[in-house]
Amino acid sequence: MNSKLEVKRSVCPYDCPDACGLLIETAEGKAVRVMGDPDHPHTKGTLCSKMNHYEKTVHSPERLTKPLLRTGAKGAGEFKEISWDEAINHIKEHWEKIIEEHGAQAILPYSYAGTMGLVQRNIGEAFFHRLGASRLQRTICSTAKGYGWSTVMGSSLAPHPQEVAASDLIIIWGSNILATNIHLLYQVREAKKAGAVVWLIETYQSSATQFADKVILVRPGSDGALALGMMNTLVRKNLVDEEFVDKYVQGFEAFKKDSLPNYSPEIVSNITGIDAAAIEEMATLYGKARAPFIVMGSGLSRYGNGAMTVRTITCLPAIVGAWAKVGGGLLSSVSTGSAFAMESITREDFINEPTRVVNMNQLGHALQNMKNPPIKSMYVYHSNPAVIAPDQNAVLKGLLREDLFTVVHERFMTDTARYADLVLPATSSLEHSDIYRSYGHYCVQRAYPVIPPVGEARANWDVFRLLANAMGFEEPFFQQTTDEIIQQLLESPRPWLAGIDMAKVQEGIAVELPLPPNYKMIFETPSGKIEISNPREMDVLPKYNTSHGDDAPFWFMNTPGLYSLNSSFNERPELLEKRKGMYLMMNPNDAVDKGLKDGEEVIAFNERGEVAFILKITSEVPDGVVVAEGIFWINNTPGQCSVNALTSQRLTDKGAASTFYDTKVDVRSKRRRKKCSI
Ligand SMILES: Nc1nc2c(c(=O)[nH]1)N[C@H]1C(S)=C(S)[C@@H](COP(=O)(O)OP(=O)(O)OC[C@H]3O[C@@H](n4cnc5c(=O)[nH]c(N)nc54)[C@H](O)[C@@H]3O)O[C@H]1N2
Ligand SMILES: Nc1nc2c(c(=O)[nH]1)N[C@H]1C(S)=C(S)[C@@H](COP(=O)(O)OP(=O)(O)OC[C@H]3O[C@@H](n4cnc5c(=O)[nH]c(N)nc54)[C@H](O)[C@@H]3O)O[C@H]1N2
Ligand code: SF4
Ligand SMILES: [Mo]
Repeated sequence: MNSKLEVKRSVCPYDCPDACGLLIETAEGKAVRVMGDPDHPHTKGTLCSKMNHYEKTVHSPERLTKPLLRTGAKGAGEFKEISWDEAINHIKEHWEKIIEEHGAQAILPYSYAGTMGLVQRNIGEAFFHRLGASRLQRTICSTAKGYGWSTVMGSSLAPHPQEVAASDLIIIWGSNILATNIHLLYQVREAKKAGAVVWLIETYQSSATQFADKVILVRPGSDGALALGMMNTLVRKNLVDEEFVDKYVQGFEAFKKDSLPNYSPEIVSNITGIDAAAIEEMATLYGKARAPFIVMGSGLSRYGNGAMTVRTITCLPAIVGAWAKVGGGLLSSVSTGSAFAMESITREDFINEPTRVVNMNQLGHALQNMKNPPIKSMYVYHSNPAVIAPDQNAVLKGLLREDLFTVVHERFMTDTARYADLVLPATSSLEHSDIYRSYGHYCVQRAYPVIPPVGEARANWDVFRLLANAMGFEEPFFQQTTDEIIQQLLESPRPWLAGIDMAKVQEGIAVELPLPPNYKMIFETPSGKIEISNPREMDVLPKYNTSHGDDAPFWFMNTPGLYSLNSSFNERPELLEKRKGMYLMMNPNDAVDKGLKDGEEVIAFNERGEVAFILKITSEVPDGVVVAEGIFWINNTPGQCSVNALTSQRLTDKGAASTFYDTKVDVRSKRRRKKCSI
């Protein structure tokens, strides 16, 4: 009876550092079961609760299966089915007219990380470069973190996650690894078994608290000051590894003399809200640990001072010589992009003359205010900006513009798709080819389609090929299939790929990129040293800068949830049920002050918007902070908007990244009416 069952390998395509190996059981062209691949070197056969039933996403009754043309008002979600030929023709006609009247820069592509596959994620850029469209600065996620790390460490390789297992003091800093990086817990558990201590530095007691021996709650956006206070203490207590610093660190003397004296534990206590004695203790334990390891998440980087915060924390392991110790160091993000000739996919050489760049965090502003030319068309693929981009009201106002021609290539009728003029059905990762790397480990893995496309869904590249043909692009590049492109990527003479078992890669098995011996001690910076002082920066030395903030009483943490991934997985009723509802967590004291009751509907508000939540009163959240976990599609919220109606389009200090958590709100009961301003 089971003769038709087959098991095929695949990769989790989502924007998650784990990039898990999958085994997909298929029958009669459908995925019937999804399991973890026990042969995957890092993820070893386990999956998160979202992907355990990926087949429910792939074969969801909500999947889009046909191109759809808008028939009702913008945003009303009324469409009629049309053919692919009609859809492509429709786009061609609109774009040719727009290009004639305003130039191709009036067209804006918007994409991010619905799929992390190297080809399907990035190859649209080749099309838009050739078209001459505006370019999207894809900086919503981790560019401030990347900037801060590389200011100190240049392009040094990140430590292998296995290092964590050999540490005796693991500091999880600004990351909810139980939700967002669960496979690192293998290493954390191994280290704990051997006696390691785990600290969690957070703004509230997230679910990761259960793995921590000690939780340090810091005032949002103040982690840079905490790191400086710890380093001030390390100096005063003679816990600096002088030998390591002399040999491998640039600028420590100046740092010690000109910057650190400004950050006594007392001063830092005022900034961070952590007791001076606790800061001294943290520094002492860190300085005395055999091999301290910091796992740095993005939480602390999503502030106006985010890049400087990351830069400052990145100095800590240098000062105690952690890099020289097995199990010591700091993991911010694994960067293996240089293993592949990505330029052969993104084809910047197709850009004829310089085109303008639009920051994806400022979409609302761009859609409403950009001139010369205004944005007249937006092509959205594998992203859901109507709910994931900051300042939702500004974005939705832009999407409502009658004169904006919006095309959305999607798997589901997301909020963005609802505002489209034309919706194109997209394949899921099980239906197309790609190759994956990870930002949490060193594996690469090739994935082949394991089932045929659902309905008339098409992969990103296949749609771009149709569009290229319609727009008359004659370059042979646009004739290639995804498999041909992947083959070229694997054959391109990149040193990193030379050392791997290509036959295994071709078979779809996860293969680790090899690390050079003693790589942790190779500092790929201009000076060849760890650069605490960086002469190429306006601030040559790390210091504490304040974040943006807002004029409102509560810091608003809008953090990842366990059962969603950004706005993905809202299509799964059973996962929505686990999330129970869209909660706002608040400390009991604050709730008393505000006269709010557990379980009642409340409104969080600031100058940008108002969002309805169910109030959850809990001491897991400190005074002055409120927390909302996970992003909901608007239909799944108790009100009219999701969390990003409260966040702002402001950017980080460096890296032009998002500042989601650098947001403050006030909260009122829904029972009471807002004071009218007239
Ligand atoms: N289940 C699930 N997994 C995901 C995602 C998801 O939405 N859900 N998102 C994916 C994506 S796109 C990314 S980029 C990664 C992100 O993963 P990481 O980069 O590891 O970061 P997060 O786990 O999002 O952790 C952010 C944490 O930082 C805390 N935080 C906020 N502000 C501060 C601060 O000022 N100081 C300190 N110390 N902590 C602060 C928040 O409370 C939150 O718990 O996760 C990916 N994985
Ligand atoms: N308030 C708040 N907002 C946030 C964050 C936060 O912590 N708080 N996190 C931010 C972060 S770190 C990130 S990275 C962004 C992520 O933002 P996005 O990258 O936009 O992520 P998703 O919300 O997962 O939306 C991806 C969409 O792509 C679609 N998709 C999946 N595969 C394919 C495909 O192959 N082709 C096409 N065409 N579509 C596909 C999915 O159906 C899904 O709707 O969100 C950011 N937004
Ligand atoms: S979302 Fe992350 S943890 Fe879950 S299966 Fe995908 S890669 Fe693994
Ligand atoms: Mo992200």
